[in-house]
Amino acid sequence: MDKDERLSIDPTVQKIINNTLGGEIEFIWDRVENQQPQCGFGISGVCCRVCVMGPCRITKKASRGVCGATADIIGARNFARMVAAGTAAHSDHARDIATLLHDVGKGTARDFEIKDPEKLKRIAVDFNIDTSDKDISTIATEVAEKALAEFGQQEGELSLQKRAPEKTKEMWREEGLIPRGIDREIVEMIHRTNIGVDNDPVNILRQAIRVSLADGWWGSMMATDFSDVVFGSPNPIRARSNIGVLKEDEVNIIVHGHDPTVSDMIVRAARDPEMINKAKEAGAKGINLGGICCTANEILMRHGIPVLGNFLQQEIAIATGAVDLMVVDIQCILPSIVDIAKCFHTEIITTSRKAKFEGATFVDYDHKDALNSAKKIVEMAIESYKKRESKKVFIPEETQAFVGGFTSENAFQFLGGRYRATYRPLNNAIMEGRLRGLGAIVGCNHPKQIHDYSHVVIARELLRHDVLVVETGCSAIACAKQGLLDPEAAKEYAGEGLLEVCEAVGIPPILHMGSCVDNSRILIALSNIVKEGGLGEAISDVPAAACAPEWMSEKAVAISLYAVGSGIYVNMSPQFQLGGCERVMKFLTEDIARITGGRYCFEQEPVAIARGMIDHIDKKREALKLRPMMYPVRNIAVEV
Ligand code: SF4
Ligand code: MSK
Repeated sequence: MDKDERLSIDPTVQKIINNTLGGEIEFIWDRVENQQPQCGFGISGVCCRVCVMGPCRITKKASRGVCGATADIIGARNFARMVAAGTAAHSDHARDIATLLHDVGKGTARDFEIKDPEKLKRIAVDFNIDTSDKDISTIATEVAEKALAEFGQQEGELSLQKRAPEKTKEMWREEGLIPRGIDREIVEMIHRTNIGVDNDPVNILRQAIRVSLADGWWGSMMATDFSDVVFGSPNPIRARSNIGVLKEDEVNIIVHGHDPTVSDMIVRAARDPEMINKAKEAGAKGINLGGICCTANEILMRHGIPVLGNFLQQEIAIATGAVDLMVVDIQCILPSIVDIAKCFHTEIITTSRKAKFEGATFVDYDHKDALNSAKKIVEMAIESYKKRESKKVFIPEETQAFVGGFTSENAFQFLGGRYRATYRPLNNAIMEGRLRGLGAIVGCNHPKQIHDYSHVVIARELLRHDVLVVETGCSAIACAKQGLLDPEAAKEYAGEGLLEVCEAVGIPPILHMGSCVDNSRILIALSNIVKEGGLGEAISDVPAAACAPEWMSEKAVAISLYAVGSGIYVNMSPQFQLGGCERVMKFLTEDIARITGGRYCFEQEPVAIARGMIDHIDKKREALKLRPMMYPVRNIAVEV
């Protein structure tokens, strides 16, 4: 590929591509090119492989598939199956953490403990579990058992949905959108999208909303909550980001994936004096740990472990030649890392029976024997370090300091001062026009877009308009690398009102709220804003908007739909692959607003995406009859 093309705004990407083995390595961008032209039928959503009378494609000549399915039936089914898959990913992640919580309660996961008993007790209340006179282990077991039972619940409502504002819940009930059980909704979605079952595109999409709500208000929320209980609730913490955190003279271990059960224990093993001594005996100065993607966010938030990079940097990290071992768990892990690792000494370790990679070494990680498994992996890294070839090592120097670790419990309380547990100051700041509202930027990287560019430009445009930004996932990592998550960034990029707030409280203008499952923290924050009063009665009333620029995963589709289903305006770029499905697109961009109060937008240019979000926030301000903004919009450039 043409190495002069601008692939990324992050200089580490281009530097490493240019420096790696004379361009012999095939990176994700090469494979994008090899895939061109990509199928137009797939891109417009009118290709169906649901049965073997197909595959069918809708064309001018053939307006229906062999069975008679229209473009909209096909598009709705394709979309709904993505939502089901994304929800399955998050909820299965949650199931694993719930099982861990159960075993911690029972005392069979002996290397873990309940790190946040107060949060566990609060969750128990949501599950209607009486905690009086019960020890914390019993509460943990009872909460986990109740949670695990709700996966297979057939009727009724799920426990955590009660956290939503009353008016939002009323809307769900009236519209028949309340999920009955996670597994039930996912299975029903897959059933309904079989050949010849649900042939009404809107009916399919309504069930997709119900599935997604089971993700946001249950699967993801449970993964977040139970992780806080077992691994500790995060608190604001300083850390460093980008590839430059790799160390030439230490054993470099990278964790990648999403499930903190593995990565959290690797942190402990890597800090074990016995392991550090072994590393020194091997000639290293110590053990250096870094993360990629959301498991990085998990251990950053709780331990301040450096974040090496986001989704598009997983291959790049290995190509530094300095990664001795990459340990992966689940989700967003490219199969290609095994091939790239073969060009170096890097060991790739898989740890989940659900996620094996041909050519990688599998360590059967069992949370009942977690520390031993983690130590074994660290020892493998030390062995691998001995084989590192210094002539192949190239570590770009870029690193950037930032602050992460905000949650719905701690983030906005900071706005009220350290000791006032209330959202009042945040609501007041919005009502007075000091802050315009909230903007959420979430999601992945996409190799067909300039890496990190949209995340950063959108963030800067929102900040100068006094929008307080919250971020998760790879988006938070993108902006961390560009310095936007440093408290100092407020001076450079924030509007005057937002700057006042940031300086008064000592927060960055962008709050890093964790991993992809932690988007559930944003739902809770919005619910708390509503409950605090003065900014409407439903989530859809709040001056807030969201976007997922550079998204690529089915999980992002599920996340976006539960946000829209909860009443939020969401811009997706790239657009859903539904361009040939007129009725489906109309439902997602217009009709859905009459049902949930939220809707999709598919603006693609970053400044226009931010302006769309700002327009939406302004309309909500107007509907609430809030005061005009206190300060004029700050006139600064946002381009990178
Ligand atoms: Fe074709 Fe219908 Fe089968 Fe899809 S379900 S492949 S449109 S016949
Ligand atoms: S890791 S889902 S690329 S945000 Fe959560 Fe990043 Fe998207 Fe994976």
